[in-house]
Amino acid sequence: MDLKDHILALEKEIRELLETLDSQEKLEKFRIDFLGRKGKVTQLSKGLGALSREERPEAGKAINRMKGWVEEALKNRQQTIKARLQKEKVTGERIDITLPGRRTPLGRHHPVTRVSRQIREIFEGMGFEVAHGPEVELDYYNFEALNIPKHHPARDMQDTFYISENVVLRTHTSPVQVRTMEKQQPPIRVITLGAVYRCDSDVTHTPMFHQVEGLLVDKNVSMGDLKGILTRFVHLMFGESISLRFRPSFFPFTEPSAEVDIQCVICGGKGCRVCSHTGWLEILGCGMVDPAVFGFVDYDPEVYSGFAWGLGIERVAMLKYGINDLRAFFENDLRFLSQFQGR
Ligand code: 2NM
Repeated sequence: MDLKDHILALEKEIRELLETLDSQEKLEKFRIDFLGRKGKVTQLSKGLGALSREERPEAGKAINRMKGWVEEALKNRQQTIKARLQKEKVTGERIDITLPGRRTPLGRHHPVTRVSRQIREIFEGMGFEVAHGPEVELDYYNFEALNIPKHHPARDMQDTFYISENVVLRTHTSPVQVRTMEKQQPPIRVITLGAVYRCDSDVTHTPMFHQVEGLLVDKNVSMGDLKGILTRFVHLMFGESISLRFRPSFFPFTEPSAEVDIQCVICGGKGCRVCSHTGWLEILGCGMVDPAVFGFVDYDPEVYSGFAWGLGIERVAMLKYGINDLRAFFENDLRFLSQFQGR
């Protein structure tokens, strides 16, 4: 077969093959098979040597033309495939704008936060302001100025986290009230909310928990004012129909002192496990500020009187939401926490 026939045969082969090239891989194999160093088209030039001088230029041109169009055809094919892949990619990735959006999961406020805010709003509604103070507190503000003397059991290492001899983690928020009285003159209406620390840990005690305390000092403040404010608070917090009772008690910083029980919110007063079958739940401690405390902040007890009260926020949250395990507040289990919706 002479060179011309060879070229024609090769051209026919290539034209048929071109139609079947439908991927980058096949395209590359084709390029190597025909245009590569040992490719069939490239090899055509080798046959030139066998031709006569006269035939050679004509044949050379024919080979070059062939190279030219094969390269051209390959390029076209490459572009076609590229365009097709591009189109497939675009249609494959098409965005269905009718699909509903993915919702961003909403966070929830911790039950302690919710109850704190609710208590705060109730007292703000009665004219109280929020006061703040340090959690690492001087022994003086945490104990001394609250009329808790040197060898009182509350000061024991077993109850109090000592940082040094004179510095403790506050065991209640009362020191903030003392600091407020030191800075301001009556009339005073403040509440303090925050973390407090006790060296205590079992099923019903955590080393850190939260308290709200309140203080009102003015001329002619009576136990009747205390009862009125706290009754209003309980009714707003647990419902207007809840009854409450004031039971005599003792605190070093108040005289007289009382504890407030509310009708059991679980059984309605009939008696259940939560209220130990008494029908009553202890909810807060309170009393008229002891004149000795006024002495530490230079208030004249002959001119001023006041009342104070304190409660544990986790305890209120447990009663309000029917939570029976204190530890649930501190485990940060989202299955627990996500049940509390709203603010
Ligand atoms: C309580 C119960 C009774 C209280 C007293 C004071 C202060 F600073 F005025 F003396 N702050 N908080 C108090 C009184 C706290 O918690 C159960």
